[in-house]
This record gives sequence, structure tokens and C-alpha cells, in this order.
Amino acid sequence: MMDFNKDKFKERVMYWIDRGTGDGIEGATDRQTYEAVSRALMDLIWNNWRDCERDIKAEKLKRAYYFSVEYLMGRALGNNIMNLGLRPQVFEVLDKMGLNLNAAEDTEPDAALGNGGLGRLAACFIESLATLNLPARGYGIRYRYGMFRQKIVNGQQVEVPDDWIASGDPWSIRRNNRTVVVKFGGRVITEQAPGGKLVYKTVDTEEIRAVPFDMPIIGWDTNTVNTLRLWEAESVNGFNLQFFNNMEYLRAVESQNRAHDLSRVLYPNDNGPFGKALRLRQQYFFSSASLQDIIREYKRVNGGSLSDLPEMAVIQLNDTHPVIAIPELMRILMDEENLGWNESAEVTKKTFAYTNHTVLTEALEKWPIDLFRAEFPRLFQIVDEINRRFMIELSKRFPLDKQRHHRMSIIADGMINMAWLAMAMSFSVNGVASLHTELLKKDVLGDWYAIWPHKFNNKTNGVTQRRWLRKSNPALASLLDEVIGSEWTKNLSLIVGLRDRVDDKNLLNRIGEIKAENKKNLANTTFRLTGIAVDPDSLFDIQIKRLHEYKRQILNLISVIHDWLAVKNNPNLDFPPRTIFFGAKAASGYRRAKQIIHLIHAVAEKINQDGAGSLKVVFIPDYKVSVAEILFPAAEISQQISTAGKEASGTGNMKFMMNGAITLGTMDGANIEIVDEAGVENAFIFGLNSEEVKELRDNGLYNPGAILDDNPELRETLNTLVNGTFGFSDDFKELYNSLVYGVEGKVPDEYFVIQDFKSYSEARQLAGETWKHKEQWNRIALLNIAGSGKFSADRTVQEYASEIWRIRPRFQSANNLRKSEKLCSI
Ligand code: 26Q
Repeated sequence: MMDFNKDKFKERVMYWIDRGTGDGIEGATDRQTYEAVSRALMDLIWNNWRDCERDIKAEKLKRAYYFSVEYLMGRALGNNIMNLGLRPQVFEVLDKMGLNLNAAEDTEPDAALGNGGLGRLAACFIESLATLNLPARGYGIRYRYGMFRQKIVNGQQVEVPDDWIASGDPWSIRRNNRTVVVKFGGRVITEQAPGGKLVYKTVDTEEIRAVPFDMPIIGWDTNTVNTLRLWEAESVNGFNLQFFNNMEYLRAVESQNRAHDLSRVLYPNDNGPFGKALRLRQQYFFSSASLQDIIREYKRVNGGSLSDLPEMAVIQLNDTHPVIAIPELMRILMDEENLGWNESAEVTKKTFAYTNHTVLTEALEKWPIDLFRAEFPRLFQIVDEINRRFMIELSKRFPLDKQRHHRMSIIADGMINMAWLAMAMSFSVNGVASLHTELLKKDVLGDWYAIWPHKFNNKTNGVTQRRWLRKSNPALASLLDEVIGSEWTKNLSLIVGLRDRVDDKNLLNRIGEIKAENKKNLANTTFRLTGIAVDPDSLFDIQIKRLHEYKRQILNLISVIHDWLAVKNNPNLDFPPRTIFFGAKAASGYRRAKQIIHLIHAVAEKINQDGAGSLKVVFIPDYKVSVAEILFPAAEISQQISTAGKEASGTGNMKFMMNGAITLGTMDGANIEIVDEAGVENAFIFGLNSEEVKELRDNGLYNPGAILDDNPELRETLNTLVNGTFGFSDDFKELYNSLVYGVEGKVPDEYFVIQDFKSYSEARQLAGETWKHKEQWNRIALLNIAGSGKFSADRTVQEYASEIWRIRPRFQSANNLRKSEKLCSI
């Protein structure tokens, strides 16, 4: 595909090493090698990247713009080398130069510009978009500090700033020529234009400069290189010389600091709480900058009026975080482009599509009117007018239903409801798994479904098999290449071909051997990160995801305690050796989540030194993309145990599945579809389903006390939280109380931990029993791998492209086909 010349590449690497070290290759560190190779690759893709932009403009292709406050990218170098298909060549060149590619890759800090699922989904999507040659661009914020690094001190989480660009970032390019200005605050004045029309102007605003940094997004086996454009905030005025000369240094840089605050740091809470002005300012900062960028480009390509914008551009809003782009586009169209209200609203409604990622009501974004109006006075007027017109429509349709009017009002009780704003002004709304979309229609967005059912659609999430299978699990990837051919890398539906070989004992064996190797690898990493030696021959049972009560890490932990007690009381019990891995970050202000991390550590310490039943508990600190790439391939059990109805989709569940781990989970989110594809007999499913949960909740029928009366073993297990078994801590007492009595306002425990315990415990045990039979286990693993075809982000993105965005890939005309074969830059 790519015309790669080893000698030329070597020359480029030498050149960049020289520029980096100042004294040639001898003194080159791994980090300098990383930078040099990255820069040499940037040189290599440069022409393709530029041509990609040029072609899209020249052909006037409609483009999709993905607006997201989060992109959880992980490392770039290894992935880019792989997608270029150059791993062996680059390795060889470096090897001959005496440079170590693997060590160089390991110096790259993760680009962790996201919290969890939503941010990683955005990263998978843009990679798939490039691979599918779809004209698309991602927009977001270039946080100076990404997701905090997690240290564990005395068994508790401590957050450390993530200084990911301390040494620079060879993968992003500053584009000064595309700088824009974003305006905050001020006041609105109206003027009479010559024709008599009222014109709105916002004056006395605070101006911030937005500077874009572009990252190339390199597709697999294609010359398409798309762009992720991330904005950095700068002061328009630099610093104040007057103050400086007066030796008032802090005041001199005050406005500079205030500007930089906008892209200073990622908010590390992945489900509210809201109400922080800076967070809203961040959202506006990047939304406004991105819209200005899109419009500038649109005009350059199409000239003149913006009424045809929807023919060239569609904007996908990744949750409500960028929804402020909606009134901002209205403002630009009316106040700057002189379109009328109706036409502006038409254009806006054809431009935006909204993805919802949660049904948790506490996570639905609402902003206080006063805060919103102070920051964006003109946008507030526009939102108010959108709402006024919408309420008129609604009153026509439901004249007497005052309650409905209040429920659906975009502005109510002093707050602006961002999801309602998205519903009113976009043409599409989608959930991220089948159950989730159904719950949106029935529950969270039920009123909106009643008036606009046609806007609703489902797009079940997916993940990129390039990073999550080919790159992270090269041994399994090679086996797949051998058995079904390598096309699965681009077309994961072909992986079902593996099913034909389910009776091939030799193949099952090899799947087992690959897993064993990956487990050894994880055991080594675990020792390096924690000092804990785990038995690579034990069952590897893994739960890795953000720490949240609804994800029920504590259900897992209580079952661990339960098993530990059972073995202590009866040493003859035939439990298989088992290692339970946790990896999770808690939002800095989420007290209960931090208490759970504390408890996991206390339990791990006790159980690991006790050694009963060869049970081990490991908490992997600082769980992130690059560590996930080691965990998924080594997993045998995938824990997906959220309270049914709460996890919108999950995507880790898919990564586990394609790496041959077996799901131990509830009928929640995409687990349901995973079981559909793999067969229910090839997963360990337990617990209430979402309807049963709803029934118990609605009728107040959940009674943890009564369950404990019936289950003395469970009572004894829970008592260990308060009787000092793991030390005395108020944290553990509070956790105990929350499970048994619930908390004020929400009584009893709204996550039904005690309710699901028994069923979970049985499913866990069945999984352990099944695991003892290696061949049967490998068979189930194979059927999971073979069933994972649906969960490629390629499938998801293709659905977005054809059903929502109405965009087509490049290279459809003969003309373009020729271009796709064009050579690379060096
Ligand atoms: C919003 C405003 C203020 C502060 C924080 C936030 C905020 C930040 C991140 C709210 C939510 C998030 C992230 C949510 C998230 O990751 N949701 C997950 O999305 C995945 C991809 O669709 C799903 O698979 C998961 O089920 C869902 O939990």
C-alpha cells in the first residue's frame, strides 16, 4: 500500500535523532528514539494527510464532525505503525541502528483526554472513520492535564496531575493560521438596521483565543488520514505590561491565567455533578471554536449563504456536553450571517444529531439559568426563544396537559435542561445499545418519543478490533490470520468463520496456550506495578472500569470475601485457584467510590497474606488504555455486573469478548447483545433483569434485611466489614450501612447488591467449575471470539454514516480510486 523506502526512512530517523540529541545516535535515549520515529512517521504520512483534506474539499464531500469533550486516545506510536502496516520494516530499520522500538514505545505517555467509556468510544470511532475512508473530523479540547494519574497510599486513592505533554507531543501540529476568537460574557444591545430589522450585538465581552492542534488519525490499510482537531486556550492580550512594570506580577498574568484555565484540565468525574462555571465555559470554548472553524471552511469551499450547510456538514454531539453548540449556531446564523429565525432553526435542526450515553438522572446535564446568562447573555435569549416557541407547539398538541408542559420545558425550576435542548433542536437521537435505546423511549425521553418517534434510533456501540485485538493480542491475531485469513482486521463479521472450527481440538489447545502466555505477561506486569506475585495458572477474573456504585465493584468484592470465608471454614472445598483483578479510578469528589477502593485494598491485603484457597485479590493502580491493552488479552472472566438498566452499553465487555474472555454479567447494556451473539449457554448470566429491578423499585419491595435473615452466610460475610476483620474504618461502616439500610433519601440501596448476591455467587461458582475443564472452557472462549463480529466500531460507524449522517466514503469514483494509490511523502 505504502511505498516505504527503508534507507530514506532511516535517514529521516537519523535526522530527527540528531535534532533531538545534539550529539548523534550514541546518546539517544528511548524517549528520543520515540520522538524521532514519531516525527519520521509524521513526515511519511504528511502528503496523504494534506491530500485527504484537499480531496474532501475539492470533491465537495459532505463531512461528519464529531463533537466531544473527551478523547481517550492512549498511545499513538504503536497503533500508527500498525495501521500503516509497517511494523516489521520499522523494527528492522531501528534494530540495525541499534535502537529498540519496543522500549521507545513504552516511553510514550497515554493521551488520556477522557474519563472512560464515552471518551474511549470517541477514540475508537475516529479510528474507524479513517479506516472506512469516511470524510470526518473530530473536535475537542487539548487539555494541558488529562485524566489524573492514580497513586495508592495506605490503601487509598491519591490523585496526581497528568502532565502528559511535559516533554512535548510529536503527534500534534499547532495550526496558527486557523486560530479563532471565542467571546464570553458581556451584554446584549439591539440596533435598528437600515431596513428596520433589529440586530443583536454582544459588547464588552471577554475574548479568548482558541488555537487548534491537529493530530493525524491514520486508518488501517488505506491512505486516508483524518484529523482530530483539539483546541487550546490562550489570552488575546498576552500579559499586562502596566501591572508588570508596577511589579504587580500576579495581576499582570491574571487574564492570561484565566484564558489558559479553559483548556487546563479535564474534569475527572464521569457522571456529574454539574454546576461548575468553568466546565460550562470549557464546553462553550470548544463548541464555538469548532463551529467557527467549520463555517469558515464551508464559506471558503461553497461561498456565500449558509442555508445549505446541512448538505455539507453534520455534527454528532457526544452526549449533551457540546449541546451549547446548538444556540451558538443559531446565534452565528442570525447575528453574524443575517438569516432569519425560521431559516436558522431549519438549518440548525438539520445539522445536529445527539447521542445519549446515560439513563442515570443525576448525570443529565442541567445548568443554572443565572450562571448561563452571565456567561452567554445572547445564547440565553436564544434558548429562551427556542423554548417559548416549543412550548407554543406543545400547547397546541396537548392543550390541557400542564404537567407535560412543565416536564418538557427546556427551562424549568431555574435550570436549563441540556438534553431537552438537544431533543428540541436535533434531527436524530440515539442510544448506545438496544436496551438503552428502549429505556430512553420508555423512560428518560418518553415524553419526546411520544411527539417525535421518528427521531429515535439505536446505534449499538463497538470498539476497534485493530487496537483491541490485533495490537494488544498479536498471538491471537496471528492465529486468526492463519485460520480465517487476515481480512477480519477490516471486516470483523468474518470472524464468525472461526465457529466452523469449534471441534478442532488442536485449535482449542492453541487458544488456551495463547491465553496462558498472555496471563504470564499480565502476571509480570502485576508484579512490576504492585509487587504482588500472582499464579499465572489461576483463573484470571477481571473487573476493569470506572468506580461507580451502579457498576457494583462491591458485589464482586463481597463475593470474594464470601468465598474466602467459605474456604477458611471448610478447607476441603474444591474452589479453583482464582485471581480477582480490579482496575478503577474514582472521581476525586465521589466519596463512596473512594471508600470502595479503600475496602478493596483492605480486603486484598488480608486475603493475600492469608492465602486460603489460593485466592488472590489485585488492584492494578492507574488503570488506563495502555494497561488495558495488557489486561484484556489475559482475561478469562469478564465481570459486567451493573444493576440491570443502569449501564447504557459498556464497551470493555466487547474488548473482553473478542479476546476470548467469558462474560459473567447481568442482562444490562450491550451484555444482552453479547449473549445474543455468543449464545446464552456461553456466558454466565445472573441477577434481576431491568424490568424486575423496576418492579421491585416501583413497588418498594426490596428488603435487604429480610434477605439477610434468610441467608446467614451472607450476613456473616457482610459483618466482616464492621467487625474489624479488615481493620476498623468508618469507610467500611458506611459501606455496610449503605448496602443494608440504604442512604437517606434513597432507602434501601438503589443498586440491589444484596438482592443479586445469591444469584451472582452461584454464577461465579459455575464459572469456576466450568474453568476446571480446559477444553470446554476454550470451546466457550472460541465461541465468544467467533461471536464478536457485531461489536466492531466499523459496523457502528457505518450505521451512523448511512442512517444518520448520510455521508459516503472517499474513493467511490474511479478518479478517486486512482488517488488512493498515490505514494507517500518520503
Ligand atoms: C458532565 C458534566 C460535568 C462533569 C462531567 C460530565 C460527564 C463526563 C463524562 C458526564 C459523563 C461522562 C461520561 C460518561 C460515560 O462514559 N458514559 C459511558 O458511555 C459509554 C459509551 O457509550 C457506555 O458504554 C457506558 O455504558 C456509559 O456509562
